[in-house]
Amino acid sequence: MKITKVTIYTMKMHMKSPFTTSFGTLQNKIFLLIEAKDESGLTGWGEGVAFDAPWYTEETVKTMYHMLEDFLIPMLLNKEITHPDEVSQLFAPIRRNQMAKSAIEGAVWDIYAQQRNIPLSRALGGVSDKIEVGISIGLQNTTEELLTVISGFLQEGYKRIKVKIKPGNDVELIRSIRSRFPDVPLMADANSAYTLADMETLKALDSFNLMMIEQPLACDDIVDHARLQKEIKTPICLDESITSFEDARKAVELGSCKVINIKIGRVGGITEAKKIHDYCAEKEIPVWCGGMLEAGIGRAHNIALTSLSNFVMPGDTAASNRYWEEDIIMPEVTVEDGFITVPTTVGIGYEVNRAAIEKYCIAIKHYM
Ligand code: OSB
Ligand code: MG
Repeated sequence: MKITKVTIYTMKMHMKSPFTTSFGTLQNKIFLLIEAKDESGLTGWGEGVAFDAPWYTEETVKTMYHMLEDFLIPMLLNKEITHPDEVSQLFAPIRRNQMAKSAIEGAVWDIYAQQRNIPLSRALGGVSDKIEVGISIGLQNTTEELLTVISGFLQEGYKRIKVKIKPGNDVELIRSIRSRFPDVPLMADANSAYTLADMETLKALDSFNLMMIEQPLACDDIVDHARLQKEIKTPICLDESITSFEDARKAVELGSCKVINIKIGRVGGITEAKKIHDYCAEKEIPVWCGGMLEAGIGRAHNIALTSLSNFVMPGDTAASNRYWEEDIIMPEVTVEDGFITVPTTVGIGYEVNRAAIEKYCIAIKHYM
């Protein structure tokens, strides 16, 4: 296969409800879509998951654009490749910038699945025909509002509730949720808001039977997390700290976590995500697929990845209508009884809705 043309679409989509973290509120999502064409005319799609500000990791929409335009696209255009795994090898001389690399690698995986006339999930070695889904809920103004939002999602069938915590909005918040929903599978995501100085608070969370606590400490730490894991019973799940297979290996060897949240964009693409998955399966570390408030293309990639056998915990990839009035794929992603059916059609398994892409596209540029 040879990629002969790449198009970058800059997209702006309004989220149905704002998503608030300890860093601020996201309502209008700006992101990149990548369309790649090969010499036989097949078209593959990828989604860049960086936000317009670097609060989750260091990448932004503009840094992704810079990396893609000035380095990654020129490195890939017109190179003969036989397998998508070779894309990350081609990009290896470029340090980090995982989300930029992943955006274009995803499009190559899509083309590869189409060439073989199979669904992306099959191309990746997926085994599940449906995947279990949870929901990640942003910070709400009051605990009462949060309880109402939780009960709405439980009625919609979501299998696991994840809430955001931060210092001052943690133990009492979780206590309130637990007293209203004693048995719901529940977890808390701190997005790096704590340090080891908060040990007493983090230990206090042990009494609420949480499935796990996600990324309590610094975004680039695995050493303090290992110390923390020795002090608490609740499994630690790493998110921000895992940016590659090597990070995952070191974290598991150190005992920094008992669960890993795999995000394709954060680790540099599907090939790396699969490597982490396979390694964790061997080490008996359960994994689940995190989300980046994706539109349909990114969502489709997440669903295909989640069909691999060691994705044994509900992920954050929810239905399209949790985020968007109108998604950019057809059909949209739907959740029934807490499950998403893994598509069986060729490639990413959803039609791209070009009319919707045009509607929400604010800039477009071609490279060939
Ligand atoms: O930490 O998992 C996170 C959203 C944006 C950035 C980071 C995170 C999240 C979420 C929501 O928790 C995931 C989703 O619903 O797509
Ligand atoms: Mg997280």
